[in-house]
Amino acid sequence: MHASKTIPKIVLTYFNIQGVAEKVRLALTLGNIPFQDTRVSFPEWPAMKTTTPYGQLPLMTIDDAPPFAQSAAMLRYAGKLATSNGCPLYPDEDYLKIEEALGFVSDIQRAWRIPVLVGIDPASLGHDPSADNSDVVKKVRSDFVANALPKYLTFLTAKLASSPYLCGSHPTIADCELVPVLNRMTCGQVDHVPTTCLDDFPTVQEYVARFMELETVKAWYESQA
Ligand SMILES: N[C@@H](CCC(=O)N[C@@H](CS)C(=O)NCC(=O)O)C(=O)O
Repeated sequence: MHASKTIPKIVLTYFNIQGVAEKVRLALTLGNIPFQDTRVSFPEWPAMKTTTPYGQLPLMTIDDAPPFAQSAAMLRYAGKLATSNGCPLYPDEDYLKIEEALGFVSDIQRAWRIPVLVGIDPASLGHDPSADNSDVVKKVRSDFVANALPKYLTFLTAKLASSPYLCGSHPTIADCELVPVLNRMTCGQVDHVPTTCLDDFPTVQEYVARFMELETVKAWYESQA
């Protein structure tokens, strides 16, 4: 890991969506780590795909080394770099606490993946993509909102009862991972997942608002508008 104050030149390359890269962008932003935020358009992607390690984005280049893939690795790297730069997003002393929280967030993401996929890639779940799957999409997403989501939000509320962020008094990479997921659920762009889906969980709503109001996070999203 780089010594304090020695910040490498970072280029993060992803599509022009939040997707799996947003957590990394947030960790770099919160950690005051400058990075080049390269966005690849969908028409540009097919030619680039075969040049990437796993046929996927995001990629991260660090100084002039070959690019790294896998956003989970990038998130941890960004967290370490931020920590050595004075912003404790992934401090060694909280390693297990943060990894546990990341595991919890990945449970939420796994549950959220099916309701999303059923609409955008029904074939991956065995549905005929040329058929009208709207009833299935509605059922799977409504079930998620009624059952799985409240279960996770109840766990989350309990976790947030004793601290303002997932792992204590300061944001960590676990919050960088979770907040974009919750924002996606309330954005109103996923049919049958209403913008009100967190309304019964005010502690969670306050948590999201607290994170989004952090000065650097706020400035980040203002710059994206
Ligand atoms: N495990 C990888 C997953 C990356 C991934 O799924 N990338 C998708 C976009 S979210 C992608 O590149 N899709 C284009 C394709 O597969 O052609 C990570 O977290 O970085």
